[in-house]
Amino acid sequence: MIALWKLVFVLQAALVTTQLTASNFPPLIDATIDDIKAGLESGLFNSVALVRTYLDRIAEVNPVLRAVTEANPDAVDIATALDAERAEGKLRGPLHGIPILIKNNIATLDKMNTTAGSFVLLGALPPRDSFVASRLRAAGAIILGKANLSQWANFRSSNSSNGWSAHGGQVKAAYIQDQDPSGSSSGSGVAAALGLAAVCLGTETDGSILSPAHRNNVVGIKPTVGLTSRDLVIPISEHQDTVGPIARTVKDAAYVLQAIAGMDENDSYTSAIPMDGVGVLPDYVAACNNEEALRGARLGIPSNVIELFLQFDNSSQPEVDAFLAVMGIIESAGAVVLQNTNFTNLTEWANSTAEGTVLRADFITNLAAYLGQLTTNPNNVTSLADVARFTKTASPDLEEFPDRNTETWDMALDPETGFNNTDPRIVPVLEENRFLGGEGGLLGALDRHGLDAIILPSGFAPGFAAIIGAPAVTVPLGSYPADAPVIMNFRGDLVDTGPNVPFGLAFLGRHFDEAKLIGLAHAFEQKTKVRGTIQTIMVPSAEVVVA
Ligand SMILES: *[C@@H]1O[C@H](CO)[C@@H](O)[C@H](O)[C@H]1NC(C)=O
Ligand SMILES: *[C@@H]1O[C@H](CO)[C@@H](O)[C@H](O)[C@H]1NC(C)=O
Ligand SMILES: *[C@@H]1O[C@H](CO)[C@@H](O)[C@H](O)[C@H]1NC(C)=O
Ligand SMILES: *[C@@H]1O[C@H](CO)[C@@H](O)[C@H](O)[C@H]1NC(C)=O
Ligand SMILES: *[C@@H]1O[C@H](CO)[C@@H](O)[C@H](O)[C@H]1NC(C)=O
Ligand SMILES: *[C@@H]1O[C@H](CO)[C@@H](O)[C@H](O)[C@H]1NC(C)=O
Ligand SMILES: *[C@@H]1O[C@H](CO)[C@@H](O)[C@H](O)[C@H]1NC(C)=O
Ligand SMILES: *[C@@H]1O[C@H](CO)[C@@H](O)[C@H](O)[C@H]1NC(C)=O
Ligand SMILES: *[C@@H]1O[C@H](CO)[C@@H](O)[C@H](O)[C@H]1NC(C)=O
Ligand SMILES: CC(=O)N[C@H]1CO[C@H](CO)[C@@H](O)[C@@H]1O
Repeated sequence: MIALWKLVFVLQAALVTTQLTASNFPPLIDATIDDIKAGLESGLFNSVALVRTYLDRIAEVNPVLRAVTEANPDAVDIATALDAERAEGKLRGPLHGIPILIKNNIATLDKMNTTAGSFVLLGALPPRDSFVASRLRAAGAIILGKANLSQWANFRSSNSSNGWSAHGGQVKAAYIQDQDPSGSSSGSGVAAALGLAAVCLGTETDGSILSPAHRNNVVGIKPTVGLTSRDLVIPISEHQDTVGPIARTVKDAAYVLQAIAGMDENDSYTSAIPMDGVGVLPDYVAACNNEEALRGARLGIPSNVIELFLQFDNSSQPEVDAFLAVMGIIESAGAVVLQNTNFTNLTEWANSTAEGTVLRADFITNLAAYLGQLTTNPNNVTSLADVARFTKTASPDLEEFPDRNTETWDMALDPETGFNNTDPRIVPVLEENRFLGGEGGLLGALDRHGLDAIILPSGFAPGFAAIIGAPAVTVPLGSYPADAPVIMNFRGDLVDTGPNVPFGLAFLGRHFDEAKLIGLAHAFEQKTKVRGTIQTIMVPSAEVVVA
């Protein structure tokens, strides 16, 4: 009887603590999807109010931070419709009425542009929403706007800066004055950090989700290539591009991944998704139910990777120190951490030019395929050569050419050495990547040591997963100490690292092992809770609930 009485008491206590009031609703810089859903369900606010508030927050910081290129002129109308559906008890899906910002290379057929940050695509229209955008809408999400990015996802110039695009201006992050936001999903990272939307969507070819997420003190999931469709996403490379969430918590990111993942007839790579028996994806949100997921997990540190990166640039020593210091927490959570699970062919990886060759070859072919699908194409561009011509001659001022050069394209289009991905010369180069990221790198280390995941400081992690299309998740780990020197980017116009600049810890795994990585990352996040300990220098003041 006592046990039963206790149970009733516990249930009542639980009810009391989840009772949402104006005074306990968190500020939007901290609010999770579960918080916002509870606020919508309890009638504390509706989606129209939420959208208006996020638009106000964007307006407050965007003149300085340029995180958002365009707001969706239809956002309030969409929210109105979703509020009406909710009032009738109809929910489209788990993201019903939740505002999301998506990177400006993910096409939508609406009043917004999809430009990859270039004026060459201003006014261009895709034949339909990209697959991931249509999945977001089907889940009930409100596409609030387009997040700024490093132009062409950082595949144009050897003399540009992270987060700069002609169409969107220069994105800055908010943890130190004039902070380099990293890239190329720069606006998505900054917007997630400041709560300019509930969650954000980015894309990655090599580092473009992981890196801005880690420099903005937020979570990024870089899915396996093929888990999320690239249909009508302005491409770099079919072999390496992937679409994934940037969010303030692992669970929020999991909600977004759940909504966008899945097979698409218009991206053949998605046919590789191993559907659990009856065609069902893993439950990424449920992977966040186990705070003890680290217990018994085998995690490996490829120490030679850390040594290599520090040799190259020892200014990241504080990131390594924090990484090694957190192993105590990981081990006390029950994980087995193995040092020296080295990547056997790291030297060859560091010297390899294979990745660049693959990306350039893919870009020629994949960009032409994207442009060929446009139903409106104001500048009549159908090839990389056309885009390069526009950038260099039709619009050099807007595109800041020649200061921001087109070296990457010039190499791709070089008649002697460049080729597209139908050329047989790509075969051995792809094979080299498969080995360097596979047996000679990430997959070899996972298998030789029987590991669940490789862990690394997030700044060192992307390249190994990128070249084989493997997944990774970054979680906030810490920030540079108050006495850290200020180190500028190579153009000298943004702070790369310095006091308070955040960094993350990355979990890397086998293809389609997202559920496991999410579980580990979530457990790590719950044991460490770093995000709330690092403050931005600027906080938007508009709130949906004023206590
Ligand atoms: C694109 O941007 C232009 C210029 O800002 C604007 O006039 C237009 O309405 C936007 N949307 C589309 C779909 O072209
Ligand atoms: C795939 O592309 C075709 C046009 O080629 C389009 O009609 C179809 O709706 C697309 N499928 C999906 C799932 O978007
Ligand atoms: C792994 O790399 C570290 C750092 O380079 C080195 O000290 C260690 O000897 C290596 N261990 C193995 C087993 O290769
Ligand atoms: C990096 O190396 C330089 C030169 O060896 C040294 O003076 C400096 O203290 C090192 N910095 C860190 C953070 O270890
Ligand atoms: C990988 O490393 C091993 C051991 O150093 C070496 O024998 C082999 O040639 C390397 N393979 C490639 C493809 O570089
Ligand atoms: C590149 O290869 C050379 C010679 O094979 C080697 O000395 C060097 O250490 C390698 N570079 C890196 C960064 O590992
Ligand atoms: C790729 O290269 C082949 C051979 O040079 C050429 O026929 C084809 O048109 C090229 N395709 C694209 C999209 O550039
Ligand atoms: C694009 O092509 C159309 C149809 O041929 C033409 O009217 C228009 O002037 C062209 N635009 C540009 C910018 O070349
Ligand atoms: C790179 O950009 C800087 C800063 O704007 C400029 O001074 C420099 O001339 C540019 N370099 C090249 C090679 O274009
Ligand atoms: C929504 C918004 O503020 N857009 C701005 C993005 O940056 C460009 C270029 O700096 C501005 O012209 C837009 O107004």
